Amino acid sequence: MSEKIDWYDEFVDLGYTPAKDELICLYYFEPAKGMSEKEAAGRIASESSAGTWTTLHKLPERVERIKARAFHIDGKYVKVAYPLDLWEPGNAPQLLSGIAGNIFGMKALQNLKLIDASLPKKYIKSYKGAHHGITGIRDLLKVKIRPVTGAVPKPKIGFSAAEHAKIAYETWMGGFDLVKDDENLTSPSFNRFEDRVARMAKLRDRAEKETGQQKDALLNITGETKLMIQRAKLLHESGFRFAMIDVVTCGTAAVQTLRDECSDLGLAIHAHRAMHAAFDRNPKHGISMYFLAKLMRLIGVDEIHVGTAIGKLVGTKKEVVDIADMLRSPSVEPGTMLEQDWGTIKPVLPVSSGGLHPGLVPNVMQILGNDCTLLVSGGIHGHPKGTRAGAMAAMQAIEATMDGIDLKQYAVNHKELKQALEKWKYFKPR
Ligand code: CAP
Ligand code: MG
Repeated sequence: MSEKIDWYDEFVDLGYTPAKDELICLYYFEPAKGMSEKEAAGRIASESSAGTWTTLHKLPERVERIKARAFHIDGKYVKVAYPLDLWEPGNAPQLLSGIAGNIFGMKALQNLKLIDASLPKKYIKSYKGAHHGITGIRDLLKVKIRPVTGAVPKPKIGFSAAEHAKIAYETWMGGFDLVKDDENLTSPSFNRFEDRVARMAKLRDRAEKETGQQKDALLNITGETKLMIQRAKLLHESGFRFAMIDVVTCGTAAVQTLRDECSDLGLAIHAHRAMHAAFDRNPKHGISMYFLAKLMRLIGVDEIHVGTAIGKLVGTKKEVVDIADMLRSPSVEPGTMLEQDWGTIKPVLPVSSGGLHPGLVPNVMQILGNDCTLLVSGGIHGHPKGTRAGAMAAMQAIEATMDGIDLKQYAVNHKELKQALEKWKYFKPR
């Protein structure tokens, strides 16, 4: 009998029960034309673990022990079990190179999406998770119950450092906790990072003095890793307690480095997810935002954008709630997503942002509850009376929602909210 030319079938065992300490992945998959589900599933398990396209002359014995197994196929979903020995402890890039690497390019698959991964305790203990987490952030800002609030100066780029800091002051004076850089603002010639930090620190101190509240900023340190470390140190020296990182464009390796640097400096990490929609928007292909958020909680960001469900950017209500619940809970029961026991990894804050204004605050709080960071940017700077009034209107909308009072009624005695509702009503931007 002629020798087999491939051994993908050895990576499928539909009767297999994974060991407790195996890492389990859930994929949505569509076999290519002429490819059976089992053939496609074998290719996913093989190419993401220890296999290759053809049988080999020599095979180390341990391959049998460390190979992945596709063990459950249910319609267009397949579960794959990965022995722990495949994974270098604490190496997030290597995990992605395995479970989210070559397999997306296999001709045997028309579509493939990594939906979730159930990370065993032995694996997650090689990560530190967030330094601050939800309680830490609330302590930093002395915001006990309500959502944390923030805004980005808009337009997202174009102000000088001086102009940027002035808008920040107005935002803080309107009652907001945080002023966030936009995702593509780092250090352009007209708004150098160092200049912005110095000016923002001065006006932060003034706003804190005048309001008696804690004020802070999510200044974007995004850049080459050594530069990010320098920028994090400057934030710390300037009295800031947060740093913002565009985690997708910087990559997991950089986020892991900055997690430790920021922790040493006591800085909480705000994770912007710009570029996520390049791979999570298509329901049939790519990597889910749920998994990206899970990985970032594991590495140790303190808060991460999860969407609004009602704002200008994609993301359904179920997706937003599933992600937020996964970020805030000590464990996840098996359901549409896999089970997850977070052990000692701290819960972190979901951030809701994108097309929000005071009229939409009740909707977002109904979806996410109070344990979130609400970023309302265009929705305050576009207020008819300007930024400070816009921030006041958003704070009034939060107060009304927490007191269970209809916005319209609350607006009778709160003119800033009334003016916001006159402009935007309950408009849902696209
Ligand atoms: C929002 C925002 C955020 C998006 C990111 C923007 O501004 O600053 O980057 O919310 O999306 O640039 O669009 P607006 P997500 O509040 O003015 O819309 O939070 O979904 O990652
Ligand atoms: Mg932005």
